[in-house]
Amino acid sequence: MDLTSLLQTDRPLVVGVLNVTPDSFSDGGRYPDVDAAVAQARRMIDQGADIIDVGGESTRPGAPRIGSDEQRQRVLPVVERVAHNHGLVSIDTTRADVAAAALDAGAAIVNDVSAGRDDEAMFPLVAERGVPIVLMHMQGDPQTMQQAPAYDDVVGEVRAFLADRAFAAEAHGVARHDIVIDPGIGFGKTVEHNLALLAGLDRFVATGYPVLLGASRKSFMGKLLNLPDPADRVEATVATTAIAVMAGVRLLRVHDVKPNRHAADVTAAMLRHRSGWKRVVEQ
Ligand code: HH2
Repeated sequence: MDLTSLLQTDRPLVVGVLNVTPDSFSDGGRYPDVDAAVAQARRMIDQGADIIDVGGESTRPGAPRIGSDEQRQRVLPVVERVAHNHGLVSIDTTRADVAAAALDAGAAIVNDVSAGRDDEAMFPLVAERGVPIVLMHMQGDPQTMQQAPAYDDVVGEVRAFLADRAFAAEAHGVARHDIVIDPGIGFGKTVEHNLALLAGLDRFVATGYPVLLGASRKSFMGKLLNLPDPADRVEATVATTAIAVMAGVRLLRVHDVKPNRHAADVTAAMLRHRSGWKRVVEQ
C-alpha cells in the first residue's frame, strides 16, 4: 500500500529508522553489511512498522557531511532489497541525486530534513516522480544547530517555516496530498523548545498536512531524565508517541517499533472510542 492509501486509514503509521551509517547517534554502526540491515528492516516490519526510513548520512549534532556517492553506496543495496521483498521504503536524504537513485531502486517516499533547502533539485524531482515528501524544520545546520538555538515563539515560527516550505514545494508542482510536515525535534532546539513543540503538536495538525514526529531516543529526553545512553530512552519515547497520537500526529519515526506500535495503537483505540479520531483525521 502507498502512503496516500495508508493515510486514509485511521491507523497511526510507524516509521522504523534504519541508519546505514557508521556514526548515527543511536544505531550507528549496528548494520555493517546489507544482510544485517535488511534483517533489521524485516524485524521492524514484523513488529508492525508501516514504512522503513533508510538513511546514509547522520544528522546528529556535529556530524560530518557525506557525499552523494558514498550515500548511494550505503543505501541503494538496502533500499532495493527492502523495497522489493519487505515493504514501503522512505529515503532519508537532502540530496536529490541520492533520492532519485533510491526511488529508482524502489523507495516510494522522500524524507528531507532540510525541507528542500539543501538541494534546489529536490522539489522538481519529487514533483516529477509524484511521490510524497516529508518536510522537516531545522534551525541552522547539523554542524552548528545545537550551539545557541533561539526563537521568540518556537511553535509559531516552526509552523510558519513549514507552511512556507510546503507552499514552495507546491509551487514546484508537488501535490498537496504528497506533503508531510515535521517539527524536527532536536534540530536546533533546546529541551524547552522540544517540550513546547510536543505541547503544540495540535497546531501543526491543524494545518491539514499529515504530521510526522521524530522524537525517538533524542537527547532532550536524556537531559530530562539523566539518561546519557540513547538505548535507555525507549520508555520516554513511548510517552512521546502517545502524546503525539493524542494530538493527531499520523506518523511516528522510531527506532523501537514494537513498544511504539503498541502505544500508538492503544492511544488511537482510545481516540476512536471517544470518537475524537475522526475529528482529528478530518481536520
Ligand atoms: N531525525 C533524525 C533523522 N532524520 N527525519 C525526520 N523526518 N524527522 C526526524 O526527527 C529525524 C529525521 C535523527 O535521528 P537518527 O536518524 O536516529 O540519527 P542520525 O541523524 O544520527 O542518523
